[in-house]
Amino acid sequence: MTLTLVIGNKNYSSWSMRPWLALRANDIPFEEVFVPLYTDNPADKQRILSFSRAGKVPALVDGDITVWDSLAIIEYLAERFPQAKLWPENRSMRAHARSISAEMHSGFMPLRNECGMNLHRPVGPVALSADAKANIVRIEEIWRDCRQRHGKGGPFLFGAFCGADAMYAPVVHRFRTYAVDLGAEAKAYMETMMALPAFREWTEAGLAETLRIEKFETV
Ligand SMILES: N[C@@H](CCC(=O)N[C@@H](CS)C(=O)NCC(=O)O)C(=O)O
Repeated sequence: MTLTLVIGNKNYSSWSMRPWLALRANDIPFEEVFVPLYTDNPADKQRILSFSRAGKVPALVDGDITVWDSLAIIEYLAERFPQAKLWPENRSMRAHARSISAEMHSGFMPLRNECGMNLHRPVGPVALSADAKANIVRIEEIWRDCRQRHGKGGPFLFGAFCGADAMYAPVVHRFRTYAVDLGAEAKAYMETMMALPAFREWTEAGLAETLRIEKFETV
């Protein structure tokens, strides 16, 4: 039975990007159901609700199992496709990968609010609050720490691509689009992510989308 992933606009939907990347980077076959977000068309909202009563994307349908919420989906995929190694095999690395993924999932609101993901936005900086700047410092610290302690086996946070990279992927877009000034380690990690074929595929598809949602076009 083919998996179905319900997602929003690739241009804007940072939460959709995470499990999509986890699937695609591991060549796990799935069907994509696209529901445009924030169109003010009640039918679109109803469509999302028909998959998940949370009324949000992403949602994953696997036969009679539905999983919603990006991190829960990545956890489910890690269990369902152990060969994909969505979490590192080493227990201590796995604990670290889960911690930084949860930190991303539940935090960094100032950065999210001030630098919304918008792939077609012309690259350029924006004035950031002290809280958003602190978020950037913390993310750089997370990346540096992972790369130094766990990144010996490859160019991703824990060596090979894993769920934590998927969770931080939209930040790579944000840092690029908003021309955030970063150190060499963060820049190198971003290059690695941007060269990942699945990351490029998402980005190209997002850039090709023509639908513009006004509330995301303000910065
Ligand atoms: N915590 C959720 C957040 C999901 C979320 O906020 N999704 C947004 C799009 S990126 C959404 O569906 N918004 C539609 C709406 O609120 O009507 C997750 O990790 O999946």
